[in-house]
Amino acid sequence: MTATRAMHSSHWGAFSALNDNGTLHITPFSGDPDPSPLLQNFENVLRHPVRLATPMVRRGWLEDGPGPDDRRGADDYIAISWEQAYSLAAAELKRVAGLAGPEAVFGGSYGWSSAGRFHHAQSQVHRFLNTSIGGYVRSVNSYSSGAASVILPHIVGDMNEIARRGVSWQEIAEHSEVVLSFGGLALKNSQVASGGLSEHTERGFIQQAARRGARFISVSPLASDLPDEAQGEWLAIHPGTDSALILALLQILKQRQWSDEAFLADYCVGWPQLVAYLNGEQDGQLRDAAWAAEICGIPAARIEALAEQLHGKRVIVSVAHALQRAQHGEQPVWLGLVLAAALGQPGLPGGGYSYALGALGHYGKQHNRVAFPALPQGKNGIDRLIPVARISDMLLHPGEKFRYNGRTLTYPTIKLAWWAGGNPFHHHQDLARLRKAFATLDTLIVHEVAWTSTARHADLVLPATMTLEREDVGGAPTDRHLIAMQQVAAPYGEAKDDYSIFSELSRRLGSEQAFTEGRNAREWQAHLYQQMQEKLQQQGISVPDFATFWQQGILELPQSDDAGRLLRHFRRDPQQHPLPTPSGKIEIYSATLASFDNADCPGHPVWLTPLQQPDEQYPFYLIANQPASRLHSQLDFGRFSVSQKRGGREVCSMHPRDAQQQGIAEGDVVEITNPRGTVLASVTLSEKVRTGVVQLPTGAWYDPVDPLAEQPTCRHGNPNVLTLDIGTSGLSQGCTGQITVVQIRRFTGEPPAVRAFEPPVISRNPPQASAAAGDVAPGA
Ligand SMILES: Nc1nc2c(c(=O)[nH]1)N[C@H]1C(S)=C(S)[C@@H](COP(=O)(O)OP(=O)(O)OC[C@H]3O[C@@H](n4cnc5c(=O)[nH]c(N)nc54)[C@H](O)[C@@H]3O)O[C@H]1N2
Ligand SMILES: Nc1nc2c(c(=O)[nH]1)N[C@H]1C(S)=C(S)[C@@H](COP(=O)(O)OP(=O)(O)OC[C@H]3O[C@@H](n4cnc5c(=O)[nH]c(N)nc54)[C@H](O)[C@@H]3O)O[C@H]1N2
Ligand SMILES: [Mo]
Repeated sequence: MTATRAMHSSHWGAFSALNDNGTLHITPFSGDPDPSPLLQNFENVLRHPVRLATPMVRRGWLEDGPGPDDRRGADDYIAISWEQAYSLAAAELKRVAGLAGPEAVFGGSYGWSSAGRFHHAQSQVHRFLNTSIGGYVRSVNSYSSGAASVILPHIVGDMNEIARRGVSWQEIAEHSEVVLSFGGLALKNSQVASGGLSEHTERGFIQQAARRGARFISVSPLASDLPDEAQGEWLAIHPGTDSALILALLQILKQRQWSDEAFLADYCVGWPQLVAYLNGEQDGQLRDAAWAAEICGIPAARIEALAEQLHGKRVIVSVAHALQRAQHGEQPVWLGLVLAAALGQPGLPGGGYSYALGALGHYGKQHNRVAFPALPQGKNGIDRLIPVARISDMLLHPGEKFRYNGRTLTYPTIKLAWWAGGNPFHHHQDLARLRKAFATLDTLIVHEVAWTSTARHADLVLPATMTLEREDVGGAPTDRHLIAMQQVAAPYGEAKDDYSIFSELSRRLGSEQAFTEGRNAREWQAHLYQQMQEKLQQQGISVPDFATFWQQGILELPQSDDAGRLLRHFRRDPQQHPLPTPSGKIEIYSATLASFDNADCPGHPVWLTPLQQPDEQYPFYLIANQPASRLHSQLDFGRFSVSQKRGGREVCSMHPRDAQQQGIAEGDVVEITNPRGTVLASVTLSEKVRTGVVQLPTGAWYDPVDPLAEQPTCRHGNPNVLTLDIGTSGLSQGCTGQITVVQIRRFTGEPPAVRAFEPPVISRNPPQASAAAGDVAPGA
């Protein structure tokens, strides 16, 4: 490719790129006030040796045929041609669908993929399975907000209204007096948004609010969750205990007659039931500051003082996603809302509840008048689902029953899983258990850009292009810029985009027309653009045609000022604008949730002691939060991500006092252990971490010393070796990966070298290589 500058976009920002023989020179979009350093991750990855250059088949699967296989994750691979890969994949899908129909195929394919809206890999998988075999077993909800997205509709309304369209940053900058954030407002998190984020504005808004005199209070185990610009206060809490703290705040507000009883009576149901619980009318336990202090580690006097800081002020309460990624994660989500209601704030400018503010660049933003359409996924002919984080349970317990949102469902029997655009060996909990779950499959097919751990467990690995190697349109409903993602580099090796792969497979399965509708990728992008253009036209807004947009590289879209609309309208007139809850009001007591009869999520919010608590053997909480140096596991081999590691290992942080007691010094290699396995990491000491807490971000590629070990050791620093694989509750069955308990010690001896970015053993001479293209058959 000639060295020309191309416009492009990613989940972490828009940019232009100059390809200098495989090395990229990136210039952030000139309209971005605070570009993300994550852009640097693109610079060195195009021709990295860990990229996938050709299709691969796992030796055990090729030699023995499809079927459960404990060697997944430890086997070697054979490079094959596309012709061979296509015939193997098509034949296997036909076989499985022929035996048991779409019920035997898991097509959830959870994952973030890349920013382009057409090549969105998960949508491509869904469309392919719908059009070729009539459907697939799907997954619902997300790892992000598994608990919140299920409980919020019962108690206040759709999550998007409370998060994405919640109180805007603009309002907060102008009106809020107190910004109380459980889990903080880390700028590392709001630098990303799915589909793209051309303007990073959070730092500016926080600065503006602080200069005006807004007081930021961050309740978190880590001081770093609140940006310096906020000049705020840090309340260092024990992980997983925010519910107890909020219950005590409510008890204090009630007892001091600071609760807004008029608001609670007119706009809410169930306050009296909660007050009875606060007062311990049933069980004799008063939920006051002294009670909460014992649980959450914040002194009772400080809790009392916090209630005083909130009283009589315009307060915005935010609860980070992180809090609900834990057992009983529904409770802090619910209690944050109740706290805002008890303060009488919902619906006031800059006041109320903004779920997950700052967790992503989408939240607190204006919305485009018309969103760029998604690729239509076709119709799924079956209705079989799992909550997304129950993947191992599903594979290990086919036919068993489970609870979800008031229903009792049954796990299907899955033979084939198809994954593109996600990395379960990054995102799921208890990786040894996940490996065993994947060992039950007949076949796992994975499309990847590189040898991730998930690719290393696959039977067929199909090399996908990176976003930089193809054309697409980048856009998010909260980003006023639509970006023409122009091609920056030629595809690596024989990599193909997911759409081309599925088009060819569809041709072989006789469903090509249904899948492609006769369009190539460029024609699809123009088609989707035209749909947006027509919708804008209906509102009297004209935008240039696709060809002009493509040439310009960027298009500014009109937005609407509707942030906070749900609660603002509700406050103005609750009869005219009731909430979409059974009562039409905020539900502090929910008869619906009570009727579901889940002991772990009853009819009003409660404090429930979690299963995992530090003890003598495992005295530390582990926080496994989002990484500052990348998006999840994406481009972990990228320049910025690697620059933040030490000796190639991920860096964990802990308090110097804890370190001293454990005989650990700055820069040591440590082993972090619990009954599920061991993780090696480099350690840094910081007083910004609460004592009793170790923090290790997610996303370092899983690199087990012995992949088949019952309790594996990861040399690189993937915390999901350690996390526990249970649901948040019988209500939502969300992911609980954020916290677990561990022991931490200095690693003695020579630590093993990290090998995460070295490809597995690859043979270029398949046993039947002499056969004509397409003749390679599993078990042949
Ligand atoms: N312990 C713990 N675990 C967690 C979390 C936590 O807080 N703690 N957070 C959870 C959360 S919120 C989330 S959202 C998940 C994220 O989990 P994932 O979304 O699975 O993580 P990503 O690393 O973004 O995975 C995307 C994969 O798609 C690949 N890819 C990119 N572009 C393309 C493409 O065009 N085609 C194909 N075929 N592949 C492509 C990338 O190489 C990458 O491997 O992790 C969850 N896991
Ligand atoms: N740079 C970067 N940004 C990202 C992502 C990424 O991978 N990289 N992922 C994006 C995605 S998909 C999502 S869903 C969001 C997730 O957004 P979050 O889930 O909110 O993000 P985390 O960083 O996991 O957690 C935020 C902070 O919550 C604190 N915390 C953890 N447990 C507790 C607790 O029990 N109580 C309190 N009070 N605080 C606690 C931790 O100190 C942590 O730093 O982030 C998005 N932003
Ligand atoms: Mo997420």
